[in-house]
Amino acid sequence: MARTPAKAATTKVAKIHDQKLARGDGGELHQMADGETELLTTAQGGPIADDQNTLKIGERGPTLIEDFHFREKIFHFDHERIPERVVHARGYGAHGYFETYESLAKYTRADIFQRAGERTPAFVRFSTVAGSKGSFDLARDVRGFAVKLYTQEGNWDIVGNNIPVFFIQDAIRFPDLVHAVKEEPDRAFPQGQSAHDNFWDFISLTPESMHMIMWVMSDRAIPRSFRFMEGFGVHTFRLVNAKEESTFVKFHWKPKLGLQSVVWNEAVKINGADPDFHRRDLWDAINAGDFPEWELCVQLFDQEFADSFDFDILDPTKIIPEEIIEPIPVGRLVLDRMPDNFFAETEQVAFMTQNVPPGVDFSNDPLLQGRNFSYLDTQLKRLGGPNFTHIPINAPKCPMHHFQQDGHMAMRNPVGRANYQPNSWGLGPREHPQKGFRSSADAEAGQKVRLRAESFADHYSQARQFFISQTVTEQKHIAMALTFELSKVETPVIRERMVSHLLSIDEGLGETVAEKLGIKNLPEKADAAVEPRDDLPASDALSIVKSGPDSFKGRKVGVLVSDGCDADLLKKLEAALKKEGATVEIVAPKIGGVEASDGSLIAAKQMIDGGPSVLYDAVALMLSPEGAEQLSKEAAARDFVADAFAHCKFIAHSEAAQPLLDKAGVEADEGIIPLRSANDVWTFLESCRKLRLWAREAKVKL
Ligand code: HDE
Repeated sequence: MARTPAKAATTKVAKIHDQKLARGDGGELHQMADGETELLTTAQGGPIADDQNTLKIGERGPTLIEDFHFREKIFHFDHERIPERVVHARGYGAHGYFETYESLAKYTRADIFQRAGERTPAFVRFSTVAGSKGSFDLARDVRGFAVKLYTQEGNWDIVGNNIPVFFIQDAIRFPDLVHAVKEEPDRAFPQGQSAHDNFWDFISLTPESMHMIMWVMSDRAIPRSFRFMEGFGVHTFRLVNAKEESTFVKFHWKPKLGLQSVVWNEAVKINGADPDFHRRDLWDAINAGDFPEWELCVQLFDQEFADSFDFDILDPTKIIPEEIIEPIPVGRLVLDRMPDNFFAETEQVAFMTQNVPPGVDFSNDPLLQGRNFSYLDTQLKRLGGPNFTHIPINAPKCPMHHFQQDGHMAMRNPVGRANYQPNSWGLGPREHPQKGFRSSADAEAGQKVRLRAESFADHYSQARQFFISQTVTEQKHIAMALTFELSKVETPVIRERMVSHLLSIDEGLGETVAEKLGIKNLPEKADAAVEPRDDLPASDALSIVKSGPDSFKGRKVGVLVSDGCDADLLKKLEAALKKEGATVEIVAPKIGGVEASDGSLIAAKQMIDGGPSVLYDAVALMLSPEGAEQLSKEAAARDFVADAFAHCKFIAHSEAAQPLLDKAGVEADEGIIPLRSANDVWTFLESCRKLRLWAREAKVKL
């Protein structure tokens, strides 16, 4: 018999544990209609009386194997983990819908593209590639951009990245690439980082990676948020219409909020301050009703164009510049709902490149062909059996009928006598030559060979085109990223090998990196199988800065406040930013907030130590003279300002904040905006639309 006081305490605790917080609202309790909390049960539905104590012989005696509730609870806990994805382990997903703009019947018979205005449910998972599930969001890495469209003709998965090219041209090299970038096997570090010998060893021995390397060393690989990045299907696919005519297509997702990235020094600090920066951003935006949106654009072209284009359209290390084939918007993707449960949906979602509806087809891109094998195979390992399509997040939302049966966790076996076809009972589904998926009937002939096409041999020309398309600031970031990464490589010959590739891409880039690495004798340019071209024109669409949004919508200002701050000006600032569609986060010396000049209490979201300026797109210092004096003695406040300055952010400030600016080493420039009146608030907002004052960068020398 348990002693009475212990028993009483147990019951109370159990009650508190019973109360589940309702989704997302942070306060309301999930209760039964009569005010009682829900009854805790076993997985078999059996009601539980005591969830805090195992069944024992006497209160200090041995535990009984008869305790089925304990055994079930621990058994299930022991099996909670499933293998994380070999690549793209860290990810974050959201639900939404795709809306078709106009009928694309001319190009495809895919049902999703037949009717203007039709909405198709969607689920998207963003990810990093190299890190494990618990790694940080701001790694320098490619981002996965995988979209599942639950069409009326089955699921269509566009399993893309935020970069339109890839490291390798043939799927057989993928395991080597992934082994090389992941932690080195003998020491198990560095994790989630490409800045190590094995990665650069592999890359420096793989010239076909050079174009991708330019993208990965650019700011594209450190996006400010999922909401501000593009997505690409990468490979050439086909659209096929009802007359069996096929058109080549490349898929692009363009964010309505425009592109934006952070700078490397900022990324490193964000990883410390908030390793969940990207997932929190998406969570906050969707829960605030700011639904992020992308347009699906298609680059369409025919065989004649493919034959005349400078590069092979089957080569996944090449783009077709937007200036040559304009991407046409065909619909929009809106993300408007977070999953109810991360594991059930985001972790268990199974994307597969081979999921295409009738009217969409593959090309012979050898990377895509390999992927079409890999994605089915990987689901069996991760999700444990052939019935992963029975998991709600993977189940199609259209009728489906087939004779597949049994296996682990079968939940939808065929009903009735017929589990085969043809049958004499007239039961069950049958195939349909017109409605069903038909592969584009391309003529294929040739010898069986293990060869790379000659048309895949140019590895430097588009790498150079990407580099020359960037602004001077962006080019500098690429050089700095290469210098940083290669400075972590301990084997000098690997550094030198990389520099010889860079010289083949752009001599200036190669020389800069060599100089910054302290390489005295410049190596020879890398041998190229095909003479690199230097006549490809710059493409503005490749530059983030040149394609800026000229809007501050969706961005966030960190406002550092102190007791006695100007309440009126703060209200004006908040109102102006709200009108722009931007948000404000109050940062204060204490989390309890501050008392403004009019006596009102300003609640804080962050205390200064927990809210560094790297978490914001711009900052405002709304300080009283005493507040400025006090904060200028605190390192966290000085860093707040100094980092915002160094990261080329716009800084608005009350006049009284000057001592803090001085202590942080801030020199006045057009990005430092004194706030005296409502007019100044508008000046600040207009500046913020440029996102960063890149002209400052030469001065701060990050
Ligand atoms: Fe993947 N990739 N991949 N990949 N990939 C996986 O599938 C693979 C490639 C991409 O959020 C795996 O379910 C091979 C290119 C994304 O769940 C695996 C090759 C592109 C995601 C796999 C590639 C991608 C994956 C691991 C070379 C951009 C995450 C877990 C032929 C176009 C999807 C899984 C999610 C995931 C194989 C190359 C994008 C092992 C063999 C190119 C976004 O099947």
